[in-house]
Parts: sequence; C-alpha cells; structure tokens
Amino acid sequence: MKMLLLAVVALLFILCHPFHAHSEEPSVKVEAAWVQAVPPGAPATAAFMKVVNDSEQAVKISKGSSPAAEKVVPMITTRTEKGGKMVMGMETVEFLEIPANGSIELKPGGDHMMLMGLKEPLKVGATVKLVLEFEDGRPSIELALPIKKSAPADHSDHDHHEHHDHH
Ligand SMILES: [Cu+2]
Repeated sequence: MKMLLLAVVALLFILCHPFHAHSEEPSVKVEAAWVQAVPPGAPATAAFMKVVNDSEQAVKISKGSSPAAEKVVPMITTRTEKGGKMVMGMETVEFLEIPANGSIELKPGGDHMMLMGLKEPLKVGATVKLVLEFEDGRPSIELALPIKKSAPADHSDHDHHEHHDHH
C-alpha cells in the first residue's frame, strides 16, 4: 500500500512538474527600468520602463508603491492645444494596459508611473524600490530602479514637475 502511494505521488510529480514549471514562469517582465532624478524638495518624479506581456491576455498595471513616495500612480501624458500652443500635461489613469503578447514603453513624454509625495531626495546613482501591482491580482513585481538624470528627449522636464505642484 505504501509502495503504491509512493508510486502515485511520483507519477503525479512527473505529470505535474512540466505544467508547474511553465505556469510559474512570470508572463509579465519589466526591462530597462529607471527613475528620473529630481532636485531636493521636488514633490514628485516618474519611473520609466518597458513592460513585456508574454501571455494571451491583456494585463493592466493598476497601481504601485514605493518606500520613497507617499503614493505611486499610473499616468499618461496629454497634449492639448491652448491658444495655438501645444501644452503638455499629465493625467492619472486607472491602469496602464499591456496588450496580449505585446509590450508598452513607459518613457519621458509618455506613459509613466508617478511617484508622488517624495519622502527623500533621489540622488543619481542610488536606487529606488518600486512595486507594481496588477488589476487581475497576479503577483506584484518588485523592482530596484536606478536613479538617472532625465533622458534627453522631446520632453519638457519643467512642465512635467510643475503640473504636480498643484496636486
Ligand atoms: Cu505624472
């Protein structure tokens, strides 16, 4: 009886193992993540990264958290025309969606995770812990993001942070 039980357990293990190995592979991966350095006293900054979704379903980043900030929220950059001028601003969104078998790039002048209410100055060369949480309740992703100077881009850093002074 004991031998039979062992055999059954062994068989189950063999049958289940490849399945488990596959399902435990995280289907969402974060690449090239970084946080924008800001001067002391700045109220907020943004985290940028590429998020790859290898699953058959769209995945939504619903929120984040970091010991360095009071809250971390998903945001999009908006461009609106005011009196013939393009004005860049930001809006909080409920989630950032990564399409099935696709990816999104969070970058200056585009989507980002906003770290609001910074508790300490973010110095170039240090790292910031950031946790990403998903709407479907899949395990959160914990990251240690290097702090870098703002990436050279078409993006106006000044507008970016001024927007958040009014929060
Ligand atoms: Cu923002």
